[in-house]
Amino acid sequence: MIYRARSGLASASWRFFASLDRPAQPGYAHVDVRQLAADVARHPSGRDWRVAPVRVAALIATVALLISACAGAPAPTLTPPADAVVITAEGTAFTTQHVTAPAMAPFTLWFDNLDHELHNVHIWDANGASIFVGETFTGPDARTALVPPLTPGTYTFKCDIHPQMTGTLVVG
Ligand SMILES: [Cu+2]
Repeated sequence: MIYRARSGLASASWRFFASLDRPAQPGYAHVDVRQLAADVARHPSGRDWRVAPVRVAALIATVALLISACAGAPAPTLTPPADAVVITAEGTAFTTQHVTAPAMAPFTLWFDNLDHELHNVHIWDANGASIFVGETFTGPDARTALVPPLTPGTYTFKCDIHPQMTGTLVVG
């Protein structure tokens, strides 16, 4: 069997797998790696000498298809709203340790967790009263939340998972 890449990779891959009588859909393909290894191992004996090269070519075509599919997908973009108060966590620390917010008006809090671990933003007032508890989630990811109106003053925000993660919120 001679394989020629003439049209798109997906349709070429389809024809390839269809000709091998294997399940195949554009973007989804199955290669039996153990069968492939068995074919390669049998190759020196001279039996089925065409099969291993065909399966190797099929494997290469599949990998190329998956790579092209990944390359075509746009990377997720996380952009805070223009008027949001942005708090960022990275390296098990708040990298934005001093943030400000307007007084007596609800505001959008954008929490950007760049770590592959759980963090949240928990806001406390100067008397140690809990004011706002943000969602705890694993990064890299971000969440928005609406914080209720706060009176002017200095607040502290912490991560409930990591007490050493602290920052200051000045409202005024
Ligand atoms: Cu944390």
